[in-house]
Amino acid sequence: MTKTASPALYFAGIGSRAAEWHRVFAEVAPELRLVDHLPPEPERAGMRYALAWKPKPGELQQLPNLQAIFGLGAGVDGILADPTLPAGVPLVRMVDPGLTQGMVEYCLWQVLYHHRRFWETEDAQSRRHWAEQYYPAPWDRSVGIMGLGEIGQAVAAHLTTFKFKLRGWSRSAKKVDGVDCFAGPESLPAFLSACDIVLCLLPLTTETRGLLNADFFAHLPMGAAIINAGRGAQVNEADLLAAMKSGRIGSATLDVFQTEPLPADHPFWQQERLFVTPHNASFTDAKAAATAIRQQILDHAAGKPLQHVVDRRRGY
Ligand code: NDP
Ligand code: OXD
Repeated sequence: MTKTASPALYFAGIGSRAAEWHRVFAEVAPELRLVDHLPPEPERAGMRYALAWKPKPGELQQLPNLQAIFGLGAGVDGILADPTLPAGVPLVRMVDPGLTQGMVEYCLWQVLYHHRRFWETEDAQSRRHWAEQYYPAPWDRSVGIMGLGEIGQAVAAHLTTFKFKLRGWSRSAKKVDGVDCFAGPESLPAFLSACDIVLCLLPLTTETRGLLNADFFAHLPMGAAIINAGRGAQVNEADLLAAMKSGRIGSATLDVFQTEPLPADHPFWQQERLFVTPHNASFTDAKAAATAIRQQILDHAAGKPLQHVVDRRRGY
């Protein structure tokens, strides 16, 4: 692909790693023209591809010849939030082995953290107290994974090796080795009824928004743990606080929030046994992702189909 023949790649709201994305694309795709400001109208026609995380609403609509939008995350809710997003343009989400691996690490860390109640050991050390601690064997502990996609299935494969009792919940019926699978909203209460630890790895859609609410918590065993690395808007934050105060939810880790960064006066910061991580359960490996996006652009220009295209009706 030569620079003159190659299309421009338009950067639309690519978030806090903008400088890194710029540098890495310049390195791995030197033939692409990188554009990070909306150009004057006549030049907009040349913008064929866009890279986005949270584009400004209305921004992408102004590019009349856009052929594909590449999302910088596995979740594309920040892009679909734009009601004017050009309807016919394929939206490609991020599937990156490094991103999946980071999620696997995070989920293993947090499942073990809640399984072993490590905060009790940390607290004992802060008091110079030798506190022996007992906990059930993993085969006596049920971990429920919500979302059995790219990330959920990778996490399940690793948790299987720890011999946890695994349950999984997805939209369509699945068979996953070592996982008792449930599908659809009607099976949610049965799925939840035996989950000691729930791991949410769902995309944000109209169906999953606000799903983790008082009714949801009421279906869990008393004292269950919640780990949310999906999206913040899936949790009703007031209901979660109430469920923690009542003991219905015994502990929680949240990586994602309705407002990010989490405001300094948010009650989550103070809530006992609620652990906050700053939406960095994992992140996309910039070099691998830029290389893969460049390849998709080359393939698309050569008439090959795009991979990992979002189904806009489903929202993921
Ligand atoms: P996938 O699209 O591969 O998988 C999504 C899974 O969720 C599928 O199993 C799907 O079911 C299931 N699902 C979707 N809607 C519903 C529903 N209404 N009811 C039940 N199940 C549903 O996505 P990924 O695994 O790649 O990523 C999942 C999410 O993880 C992302 O959308 C993002 O929000 C979050 N994420 C967070 C990160 C972080 O740093 N915190 C990093 C990366 C991702 P089915 O299989 O039937 O389609
Ligand atoms: C996400 C990501 O979707 O970082 O949160 O990929």
